[in-house]
Amino acid sequence: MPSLSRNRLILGAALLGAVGIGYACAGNRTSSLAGGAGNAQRTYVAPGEYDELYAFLSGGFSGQVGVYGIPSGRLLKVIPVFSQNAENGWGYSEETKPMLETSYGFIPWDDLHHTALSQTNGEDDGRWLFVNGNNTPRVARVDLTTFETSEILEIPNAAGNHASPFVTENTEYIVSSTRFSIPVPNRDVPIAEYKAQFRGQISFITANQPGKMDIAFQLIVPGFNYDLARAGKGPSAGWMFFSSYNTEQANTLLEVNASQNDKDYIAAVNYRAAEACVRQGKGRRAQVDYRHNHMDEFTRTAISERKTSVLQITPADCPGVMYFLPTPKSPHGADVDPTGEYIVAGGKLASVIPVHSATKMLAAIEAKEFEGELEGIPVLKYNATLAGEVKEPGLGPLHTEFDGQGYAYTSMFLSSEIVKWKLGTWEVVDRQPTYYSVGHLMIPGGGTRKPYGRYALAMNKITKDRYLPTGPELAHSAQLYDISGERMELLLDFPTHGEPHYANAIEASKVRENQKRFYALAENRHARVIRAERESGIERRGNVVHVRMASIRSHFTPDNIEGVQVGDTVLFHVTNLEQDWDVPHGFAILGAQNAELLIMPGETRTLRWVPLKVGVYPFYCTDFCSALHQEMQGYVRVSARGSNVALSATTNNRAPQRAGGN
Ligand code: K7E
Ligand code: CUA
Repeated sequence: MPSLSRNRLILGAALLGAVGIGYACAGNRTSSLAGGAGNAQRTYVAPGEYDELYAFLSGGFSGQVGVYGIPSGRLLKVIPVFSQNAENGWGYSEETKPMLETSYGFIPWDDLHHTALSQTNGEDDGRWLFVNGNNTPRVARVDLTTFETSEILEIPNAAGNHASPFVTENTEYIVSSTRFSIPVPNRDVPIAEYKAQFRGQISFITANQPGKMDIAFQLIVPGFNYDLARAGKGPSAGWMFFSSYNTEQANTLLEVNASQNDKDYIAAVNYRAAEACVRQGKGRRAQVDYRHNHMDEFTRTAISERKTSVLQITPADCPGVMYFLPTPKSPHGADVDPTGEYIVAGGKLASVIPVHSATKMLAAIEAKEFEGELEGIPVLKYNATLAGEVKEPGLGPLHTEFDGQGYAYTSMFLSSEIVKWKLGTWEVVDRQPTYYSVGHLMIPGGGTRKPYGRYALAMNKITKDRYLPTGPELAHSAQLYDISGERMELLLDFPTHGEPHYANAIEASKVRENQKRFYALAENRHARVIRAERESGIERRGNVVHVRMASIRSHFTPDNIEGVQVGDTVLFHVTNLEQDWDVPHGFAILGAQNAELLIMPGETRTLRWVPLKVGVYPFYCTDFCSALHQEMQGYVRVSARGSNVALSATTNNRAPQRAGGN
């Protein structure tokens, strides 16, 4: 056993002492050299073979999503979502910049925690991946035919969009709930007036129509911290469960002041009842300011629209919409099992894993087994909804997933392990160490009606001694376990991009066949598309120079440009004329102040460039596209301001044959 994990156990025990929990240290830690060669074979994907699953791992503070093959752990792609990505011009090209517009202006970064695959009948369907932006509250849709972010919606009255974007059974909604309660609407008030002035907020966002995401309604709720969520199904269909902490409503030193209450709450929201309440006209339109951005399918240019109102309802006005389920102690995860009967809470500081029963909850609501009421929200009695408690599960339970075989798997942050336990009997049947301090774990389909099972992926917060060190910042790490047997077996460690929180994985067959291979040039409606080299050209409008450029193996048209002057804004509108899979062309120019472009076949992308000095500036293709890729280049001559060098754009010393509209 590495000494580090022993230290963590001691640390865990110390923390346990602090919260008054007895715990017998796990005695069955296995060697970190799990399995060896036998396990290597089980994750080995031979050259030319495909992985069994796609896994989408949130990038955490990278603001992006990493796509990995499972079981190999090979990184296939990084999908830029909330952060600019100079590698392909995301958030730098003129077409993509509007995607990052918010009511706070252009925001080039976010902190992405959770992924949610779209579902049909409670199963992952492979159409879209939804993700949350935590810092500047937003949700995004990634289209899994293009692996590109196609839509971003900002959430007003939110701060720290953490309980997001969990999806309902048929992708009717994704949700967003605020981690930080704030004044609603946000205004200038003393922070000490937290209890009186700060509110929480839970939004239901329509999700099943691409390009049309919007907030269906916003529930204004007590000023707690809302943390995670899961949709119900089966007996809990039509409900969404949110964990909350800081029910103390502390506004300073939360590590102490938000850990006072014995129990916090899981908020159960009946969204069918909320819809009915809205239909009865009990909502009111509030003035807000937020943005909805989406990528137009045909121009491949993002549009950012401003929205100015949102429909709000309150639990007091809509009886039956929301109930609180007391839950020990600062719960983190709120996870629903595949049948929809059990709601499992991960009480970070709790000595047990409490499990609520959906049928008991419904009966308790019927029988009005309330212990009180908060702002019109009935608080159910703990014992009235409790199905059972997993005793002595380990330290610091966070998140639970399910294998569809009657078992649950909970990540234990403090005791660095995954604990497997049986639904219904609540007995712990296995525990395996993680290296180290696991946050989320993920079972493919583990939050759906039909888990794929087979694997569990632990996403660890601390790596320490697992890889070659890389300076002060070490690689973050995921660990793959085989869960098909009675005991979990560690198969593989692999480093990750960013710091994954949650992830999803899906059978490759549900995504693989739907891939878009290129954009049809004939359907390209970009304002400055060219569909043939002869349509290329150059045009000056004041200080702005538009270059319509074609790229095709292995040259640009035009490739010699003159008449540009210092201080001009040059817009290179580059259309990739290829109509074939896997032939992007790049575009980069000496002194570019932003990024390169990476242009997919059939697509037009625009790079803005302001030359600051006279000279001749080469540009070139950055994507190795053919044997003559290195010949794929050109020059821009930049003259002094006011120079009389004529504007020209040529290839092989000839201007385009038809200079239409130049
Ligand atoms: Cu537990 Cu943001 Cu889902 Cu991190 S969260 S681990
Ligand atoms: Cu085009 Cu290299």
